[in-house]
Amino acid sequence: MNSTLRISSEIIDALADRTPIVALESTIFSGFGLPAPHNHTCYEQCVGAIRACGAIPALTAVIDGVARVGVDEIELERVLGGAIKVAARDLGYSIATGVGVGVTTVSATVTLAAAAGVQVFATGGIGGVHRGAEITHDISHDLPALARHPVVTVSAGAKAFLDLSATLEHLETLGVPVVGWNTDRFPAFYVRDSGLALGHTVTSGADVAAMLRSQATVGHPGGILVANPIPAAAELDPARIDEALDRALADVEQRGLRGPAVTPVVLGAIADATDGDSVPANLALAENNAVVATEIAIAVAGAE
Ligand code: PSU
Ligand code: MN
Repeated sequence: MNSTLRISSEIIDALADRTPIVALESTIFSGFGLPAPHNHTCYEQCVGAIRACGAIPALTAVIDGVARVGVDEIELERVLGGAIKVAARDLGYSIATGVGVGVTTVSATVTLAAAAGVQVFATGGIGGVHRGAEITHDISHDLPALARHPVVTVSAGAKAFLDLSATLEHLETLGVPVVGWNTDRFPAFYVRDSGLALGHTVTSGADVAAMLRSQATVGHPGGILVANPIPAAAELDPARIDEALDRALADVEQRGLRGPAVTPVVLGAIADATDGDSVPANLALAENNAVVATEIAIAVAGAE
């Protein structure tokens, strides 16, 4: 068995049988993404939805210095308790130094999914261009990773507190197609419509599978970002979110927080400002992305 990258036996079998597979990142199911016990609930709901809709979930992580695609039940508690965030560029270091538990971001997950031959991935919101990036240059490696690996990523847009317009522009520069799932607007995580228009709309898993095949045929590298709005029933009030975000970002600035410390603080402030309503919204959008990713994975597997 490869000691650098281990694919679980369930995923090896699914790949051999062409059973649809949906990759999952582990950062959103750790304390970086959601406070306990909601991170566990989110994981259970996503995995339950993927299995119920007909695919196999493949959680990615680094465990004891081995990159993993598919994590065994017995290791789950360790992964969800992981406190080291691993992006794609951290994979080599965390493997070489034998990191105990590294939770994978979007960039690490598309890298590992592609290495394993998994073509579809469900997450909550991707990283992107931060507000003020013209000064700080804080742009997530998620974006170039989406451009590099032929993986379909389903997300409810990007993290709520980013510069969404700049994020879309950057995706264009990198050549990543962004398609709305039954919408022509880019969603804004807790809110269905950011006000930003998308050039392309898809309405079925087959649409996305055909796009992926076509990209490969014409030699356009990289993946596809499927932008799937939060279900209407779970959507939060945009005005309340904007106000909470502005306050949380001012607090982050004042405390001089940078890097991975920022997201949990901002998400916590949004939860406070919405009397906790942001947590069920986050769970609902993640589960909804898992359902859509499964439909796409079924189409991708069937078309091979
Ligand atoms: N969206 C959220 N919460 C998160 C993330 C995204 O609402 O915690 C995570 C994802 O794992 C994403 C990562 O890949 O943050 C991006 O981090 P950074 O901005 O440090 O690149
Ligand atoms: Mn960053």
